[in-house]
Amino acid sequence: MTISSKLKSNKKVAERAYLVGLSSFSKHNFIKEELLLNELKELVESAGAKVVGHAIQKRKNPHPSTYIGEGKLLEIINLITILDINLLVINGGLSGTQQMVIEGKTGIKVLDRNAVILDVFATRAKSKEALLQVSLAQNEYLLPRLRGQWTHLERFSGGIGNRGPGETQLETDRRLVSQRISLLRKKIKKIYAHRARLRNNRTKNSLPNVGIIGYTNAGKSSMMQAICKRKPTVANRPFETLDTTTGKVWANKDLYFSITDTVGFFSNLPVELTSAFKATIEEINNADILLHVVDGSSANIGIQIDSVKQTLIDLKLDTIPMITSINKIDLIDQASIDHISNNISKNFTNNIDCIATSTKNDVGIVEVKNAIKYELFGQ
Ligand SMILES: Nc1nc2c(ncn2[C@@H]2O[C@H](COP(=O)(O)OP(=O)(O)OP(=O)(O)O)[C@@H](O)[C@H]2O)c(=O)[nH]1
Ligand SMILES: [Mg+2]
Repeated sequence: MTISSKLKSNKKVAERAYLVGLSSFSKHNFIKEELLLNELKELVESAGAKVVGHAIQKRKNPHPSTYIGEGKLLEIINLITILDINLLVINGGLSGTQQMVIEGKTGIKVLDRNAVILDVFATRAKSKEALLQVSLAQNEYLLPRLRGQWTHLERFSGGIGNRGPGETQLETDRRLVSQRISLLRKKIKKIYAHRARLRNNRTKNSLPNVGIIGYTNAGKSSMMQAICKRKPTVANRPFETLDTTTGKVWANKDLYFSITDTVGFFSNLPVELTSAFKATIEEINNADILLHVVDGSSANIGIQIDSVKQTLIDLKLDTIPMITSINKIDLIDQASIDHISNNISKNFTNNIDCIATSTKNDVGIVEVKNAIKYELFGQ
């Protein structure tokens, strides 16, 4: 059974999830794990389950077979009937064996953080490219976790890939998934070649470009919409946008620039998704300015800023001049705006300006446009 169908198969009986994380003995690590669990809670709930509780175990390294220690696992097994839990989500990466062992001991479904993220991406993907990327990531995730069951690969084989001479079922499964992975890679490569050509043309025409970046659900697409007066999809859930879109904005009657909306950033993306994510963000490699949108109202703003900072460093985008929009100010007071502004200046040496905005109430949009114009054209 695929991860996606695992979550979906139980949708009618609303899933009741319990989250578990690990932290070392340091207080700093414990706080960080709590914030990561908050992120995970939002994801699990946006995938349709209800989170009924969570726990953090203080432990230096994951247990080799059960990830969390035996004692903690027993505590959770006791909670299963009390809280009516039917889904256990581990805030880390589980090996196939660990997942199987924990499922065996608890008798309920077990998912790891990566599976949840993949599932959310799968429900959001709409374009051909995003569907291919997510499918590739899911297959790459599945490959080392195959356990030789009969049923789950039927939809991959399409009735063609029968078992080869002397192959066990597990080998057949692996072969089918590997074939599918290389087919998906080929298709994706073609799309990228096409996109790189389009990007080259844009660079040749030297249209100045602004790349909108930021943590997921911060209001990037709403900002794009406000600046370009066009309608990308906006929704109050993580990873609504998986495809980059580019629009054209007239600065005055002679000057214009392009602006690109991107997929939201997030902490600890699964490795299977990082290459897809990087390829999508590649669109803004040549950006002249980054427009960083921050959800000023988020309770998790610290981890969101950290995550954006780390992603920019990973993608080598951290030296492009950046304007930050502290967004959703209709929900916060001036003291919070000042606090966030200080935090941004402290964390991003490439940041040149912070502007308080509310795309909801059309506040600060003109100021953002003016700051972009000034930076790009000196006027
Ligand atoms: N209150 C308030 N809500 C806002 C504001 N800007 C955006 N939102 C809401 O925040 C949610 C996310 O907005 P999006 O524009 O989809 O955010 P995004 O950053 O593109 O999200 P992803 O594509 O999922 O990463 C939506 O429900 C918006 O209506 C704002 O200024 N104030
Ligand atoms: Mg968006």
